[in-house]
Amino acid sequence: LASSEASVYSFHGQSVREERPGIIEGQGVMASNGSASSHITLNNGRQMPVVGLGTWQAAPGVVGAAVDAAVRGGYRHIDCAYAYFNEKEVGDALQKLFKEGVVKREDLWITSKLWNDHHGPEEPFKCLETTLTNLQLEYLDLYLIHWPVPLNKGYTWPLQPHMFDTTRSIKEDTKETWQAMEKIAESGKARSIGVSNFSAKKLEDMMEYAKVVPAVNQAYSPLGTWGTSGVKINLLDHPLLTKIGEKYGRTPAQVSLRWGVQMGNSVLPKSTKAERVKENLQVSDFSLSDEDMSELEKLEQTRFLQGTFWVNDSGSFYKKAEDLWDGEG
Ligand code: NDP
Ligand code: 1BO
Repeated sequence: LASSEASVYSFHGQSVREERPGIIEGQGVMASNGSASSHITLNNGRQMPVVGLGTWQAAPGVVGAAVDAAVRGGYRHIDCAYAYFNEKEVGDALQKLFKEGVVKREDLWITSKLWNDHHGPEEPFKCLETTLTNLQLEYLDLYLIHWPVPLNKGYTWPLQPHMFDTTRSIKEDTKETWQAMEKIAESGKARSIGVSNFSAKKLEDMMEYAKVVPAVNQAYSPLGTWGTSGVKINLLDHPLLTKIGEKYGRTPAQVSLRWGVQMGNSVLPKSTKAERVKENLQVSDFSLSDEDMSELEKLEQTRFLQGTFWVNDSGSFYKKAEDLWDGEG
């Protein structure tokens, strides 16, 4: 299926961009020569910009300014989701940028994600329509199934047992949902489709029926998602990132992002601070040496966001975190 080092899975002769489990996660891809380019070519030939602005936990009232600063500063990729509940403000910021002629729609890559309470054969279209209305766009560049976790209508979190939709198995739910995603792709309202938080096992299961091979399996939190509830390690305080950063005159965040990019991944740093937004894009004008890449490789590999909020003894299909990831770590 895949070598442990590679970030691309091959299914039916097509590649699925896959996360490389690690301390630093991105929207995984493999570069042919280990060097970073400004775009990544997906399995349908579309070109996705390598650095994208993350918008999870970018609060209403500040997310619009972050998008504005990002696009004016050169970002061409914004990562959104229905469940971030800030897409309207992102859309307002984009409209302003279009009207002022700062950027054209076709020069941007906009990703969004189908929320868990809209799985099934019909609901994905409704979720997409809400997202497009809020973002004030005609189409998305990439639409992802956010999590392999079906919820009953109207629920996000904090989760309680009655919120999980257990009327069908995860396999059946994913099949129905993916087939709807394929119709969305056919309609042109999402130019690429993919998944997020899927194990290789779940991807394999999809290959029994998928007509469109997912273009992306999104991984994320390239700065360690510091500040997120339950995350106890501040990656950016790691002495190795500081030491390597000093050598290149770069911040720990830039070292972390550069590592991700140099590994062949796309990275989605989130910040609502204009200076950091700018700093996080400046990762294409330096390279980490092979030696420094090897040092970073030796750090403990861990998943910062383990999805433990989907683990529930009585309601969920997932009784422990390993079940969600099919034991893949
Ligand atoms: P990140 O790893 O991007 O870390 C964000 C944190 O780092 C925030 O606290 C931010 O604070 C801080 N930060 C940003 N830049 C710097 C900097 N240069 N120096 C120091 N601190 C900095 O976390 P996320 O978990 O948000 O991941 C990024 C994106 O990935 C998300 O926003 C989302 O778009 C996507 N994602 C997708 C998921 C999925 O299930 N598919 C799950 C999780 C994330 P501040 O804003 O104050 O600068
Ligand atoms: C539970 C949502 C995580 C951010 O995408």
